[in-house]
Amino acid sequence: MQARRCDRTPWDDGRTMSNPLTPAPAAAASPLVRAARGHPGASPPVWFMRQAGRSLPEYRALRAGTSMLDACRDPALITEITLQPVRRHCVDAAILFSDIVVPLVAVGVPIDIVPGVGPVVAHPVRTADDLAQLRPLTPADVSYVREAVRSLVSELGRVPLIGFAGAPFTLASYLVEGGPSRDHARTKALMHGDPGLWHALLGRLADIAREFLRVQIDAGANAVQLFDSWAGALSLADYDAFVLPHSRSVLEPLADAGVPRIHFGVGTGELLASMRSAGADVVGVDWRVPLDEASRRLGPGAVVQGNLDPALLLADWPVVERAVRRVVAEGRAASGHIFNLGHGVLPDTDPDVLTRVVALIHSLSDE
Ligand code: 1CP
Repeated sequence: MQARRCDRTPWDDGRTMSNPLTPAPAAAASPLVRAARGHPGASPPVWFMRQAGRSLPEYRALRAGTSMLDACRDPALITEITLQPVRRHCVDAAILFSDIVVPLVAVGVPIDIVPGVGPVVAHPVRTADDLAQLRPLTPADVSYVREAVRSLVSELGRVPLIGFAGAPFTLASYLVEGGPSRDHARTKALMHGDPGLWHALLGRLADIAREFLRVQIDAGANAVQLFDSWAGALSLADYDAFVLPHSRSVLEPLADAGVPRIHFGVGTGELLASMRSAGADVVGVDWRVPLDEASRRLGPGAVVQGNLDPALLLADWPVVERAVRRVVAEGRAASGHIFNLGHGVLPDTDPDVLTRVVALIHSLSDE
C-alpha cells in the first residue's frame, strides 16, 4: 500500500528551509511543523479535523460490517483509513484514525461507540469506588496504535502524522455523564460538589492521556493534538481552577519530546489565553472568534490553528472561497497559522469541496 504522491506539495513549490543544516527527517521539517514552530510559509499548511470519516465513501465502504472500536484496534484498518484523506485531498498532515475513548477502553472501561450517538459508558464514574477501577495505561495496552503509527510514518514519507488524545475534562465529561451531553450538568455538579474526587479523576485521566500521546510520539508521530472539545462549556474561573492544571500536566512534560503540541476546544473564546498557558505550541480556535482577534487574546508569539466554520462547506463555492481567503488573511496576524476547520468535517460535506479548499490554499502561495 503506497500513499499517493500528490502532484504538487508545498515542499515542491520553491520554498527554502531556513535551516537546511538540521538533519531532520522530512516530515519533521514539513510546513505543518514549521508553522507550529512559528516559521510560516507563503500559505498555511492545511488539514481538517475528522478528515478521515463519514464524508468519504471509501471510508464508509471500508468500515461496513466493522464496529468503530474494532476498526480502532486493527493496525491495517487504522493505517488505510488514515491515508484515505491524504491521498484524496493532498492535505499537509494525516491524523491518526482512532478515538479519544480508545485508551479508556484499553484500560478496561466498559465503553461502546454507538453509531449516530458517540461514546456510551455502561457504568458512569461518579464515586471514589468507580474511580478506583480506572487503572493507568501502559504502552502494551495500545500496541495496535503503536504498530499503526509505525506503519503510517513509513507510508506517509514527508507528510507528517498527527497523534492525538482527549483532554482530561472532555474525557471526564463522557465518563461522568455516561455519554454525550449538551449541558455537562453532572460533570459540573461533581466538579463543584466533590472537588477532591474531581481532581483525583482528572489527575488519572491526565496520566492516561499523556501516556497515550507518548506512545504515539515514541512510535514516530510528528505532532500531537490534545482535544478538549467541550471545555467551552466552562467559565474561565472554573476552567482555571478545575481543568487547566490537569491539561498542563498532559502537555508540559511532553515539551522535550521534540514534536509540536496543539491544544483545541470548541467555544473557547473566553478561555484562549488560559489554554495557551497550559503549554501547547499551537492553540486551536473554533469559528466564533476571528483568528486576528484570537491572536490578540492569545498574546505575542502565538501560533493558531483554525478556523473555517464547517457548515460553510455546504454553501456554494464562491461563499467557500471568500471564507477561506478571509481565514487565511486573518491568520496572518499570528506568528504561525495552520489552516483547519473550527471543528470537525460534517458528515454531509461533499469531499470534492475539501479537495478544492486544499488546492485553493496551496495556490495562495503563488499570489
Ligand atoms: O460510526 C462511526 O463512523 C463513528 C464516528 C466516529 C469517528 C469517525 C467517532 C465516534 N469517532 C471517530 C473518529 C475520530 N474521533 C477521530 C478520527 C480522526 C480524524 O479526525 O479524521 C478523532 C480525532 C476523534 C476524536 C474525538 N472523538 C473527539 C474530539 C474531536 C471532536 O470532534 O471534538 C470527540 C469529542 C470524540 C467523541 C466521539 N466519538 C465518536 C463521536 C460521534 C463522538 C462525539 C460524540 C458527541 O457529540 O459527544
